[in-house]
Amino acid sequence: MLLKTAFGVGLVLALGFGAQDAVAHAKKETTQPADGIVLDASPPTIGMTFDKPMRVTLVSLTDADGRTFELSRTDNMQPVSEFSAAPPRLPMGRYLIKWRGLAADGHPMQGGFSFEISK
Ligand SMILES: [Cu+2]
Repeated sequence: MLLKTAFGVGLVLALGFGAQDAVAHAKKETTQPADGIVLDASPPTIGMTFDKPMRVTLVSLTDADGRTFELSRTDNMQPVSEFSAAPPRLPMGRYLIKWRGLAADGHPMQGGFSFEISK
């Protein structure tokens, strides 16, 4: 009984902190292209939308072989709700975007998404 109670309190605390944290810091809402989408042409824009401004400190675009493609960004490393960057014209293949950022509350954030270009 004591063990069960302790577990219950721990769970409530964990959920409580989790919910508070989720409210406090920015999170990724949508991506461009959409995660997992198959495109028939090179996308003009690579981007992420956040619910609150995020300072994107690092963003990389790599193909299935680990080759990195340069992204042309315009945010000047300032916090933005909509991050976007222009990739070069990409050949057919699978691509992975990885990003790291600093939320307005100071929490380091990271994420990734992928898409495919096929014909
Ligand atoms: Cu946070």
